Amino acid sequence: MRSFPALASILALVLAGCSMPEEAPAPSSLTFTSDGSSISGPSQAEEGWTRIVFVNDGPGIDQAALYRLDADRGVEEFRAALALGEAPSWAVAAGGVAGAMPGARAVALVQLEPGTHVVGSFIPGADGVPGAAKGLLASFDVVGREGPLPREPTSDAEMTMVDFGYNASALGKGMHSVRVANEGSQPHEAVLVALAPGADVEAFLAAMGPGAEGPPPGAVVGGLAPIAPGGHGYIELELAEGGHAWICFVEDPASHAPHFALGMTDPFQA
Ligand SMILES: [Cu+2]
Repeated sequence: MRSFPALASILALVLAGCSMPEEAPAPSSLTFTSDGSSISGPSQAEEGWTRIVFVNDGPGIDQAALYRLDADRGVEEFRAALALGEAPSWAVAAGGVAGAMPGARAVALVQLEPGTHVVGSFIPGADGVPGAAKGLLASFDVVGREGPLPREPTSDAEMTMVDFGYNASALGKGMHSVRVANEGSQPHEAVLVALAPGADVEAFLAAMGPGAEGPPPGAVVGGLAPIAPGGHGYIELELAEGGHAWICFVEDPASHAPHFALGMTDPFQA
């Protein structure tokens, strides 16, 4: 009987050693770089919270928007649909970086799920054709992870997206981590634009429209690319003082109007 407590405590120590919970790691980083005609990055990633870094080395505004593909559909089917000018409804909008100006970089954090993903720029060029249909598209596989999933990022500001509007906390100048959640019934995005002094969001949008001349009075400084209903992600960015606006360019399937034309803009002063 005297050896039993000793044995029990040894057993307890061994069990504690075996079941000691591993600490959740910080999100890992994936960097995607555009040269204006193609986008390069890793071909594999692990599931869970991941920091997406987009580096724009191209001559125009580009983005690193992520879509998760159906298990029985491939990247070639996605490319074929894009070539026909269609957005494949079987691809799930999975966030990513909504945009960065030439020479700039921007960061978003998303929760990757296992499966094949495409990453590319769906912003129409001067010819109206999105970069992704002209080669600015790559793919990567998200695989399951051994051990604990990365911990969710923290945030100092919140933004919810609905059909069709934004509810955002006030943002002052400086560094922010903004939690962006889609509580609508359609995919939504949160493109963040720094407006030129004196310009408003209407002037910026007019200059982005077809046939407009000259550069738009403002710069895309980042944001969260389209994310499916119920999804959420984070934007990490440093805000300069001045006028800004959140804008959603996703198309409404019923009216074919961009969401911003249905009211999905939110100007604010940082
Ligand atoms: Cu929207």
